[in-house]
Amino acid sequence: MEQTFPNILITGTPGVGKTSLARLLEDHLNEGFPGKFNLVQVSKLVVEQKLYKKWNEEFNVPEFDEDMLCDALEQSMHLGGQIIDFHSCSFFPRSWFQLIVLLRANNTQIFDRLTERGYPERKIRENVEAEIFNVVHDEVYESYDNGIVVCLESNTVDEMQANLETVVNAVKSKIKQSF
Ligand code: DAT
Repeated sequence: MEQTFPNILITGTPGVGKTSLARLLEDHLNEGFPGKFNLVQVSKLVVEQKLYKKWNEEFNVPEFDEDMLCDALEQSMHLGGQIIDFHSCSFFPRSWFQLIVLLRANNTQIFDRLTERGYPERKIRENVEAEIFNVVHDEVYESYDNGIVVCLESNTVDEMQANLETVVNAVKSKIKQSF
């Protein structure tokens, strides 16, 4: 019996809890399906593989290049089981993802989490505003089939645990069996 595993995008404003959920999800899914799921922390990949042409001097971060990033991910996306953790998504091919998890959090949570991360004040304000103005939310719903999007609140540890369960069930429902 052959199994085909879905690719999952976990997205949302920086600080909503993408990486935390993505790590839990990878561990959990690989317990049931050893070696079938692979977490890609895109921000790390951009730095490691130098997937940028410009460097943002103000915030001292790279400005990722969409084409370079898509080229770097392309091959593994065909394998399935990729868990992609990133705050932007409109430039990925629609066909790549079978499930999109959009995380949301309250302004105060995002403010506190990014302050703790040591982000500069302006970057914190930009991200809090982006969450208030639904920037990533609108990008997701404008770019993908709304039927594959799951939107979840991620303010508390209890919510994170509940989200893990919701996403695991959604992933399991999208594993395809063929003989
Ligand atoms: P992101 O990857 O979206 O930038 P993260 O997973 O790194 O976010 O989380 C930022 C911080 O917030 C980190 O210290 C863990 C914490 N956190 C994430 N989700 C949470 C939740 N649902 N409840 C409480 N804390 C959370």
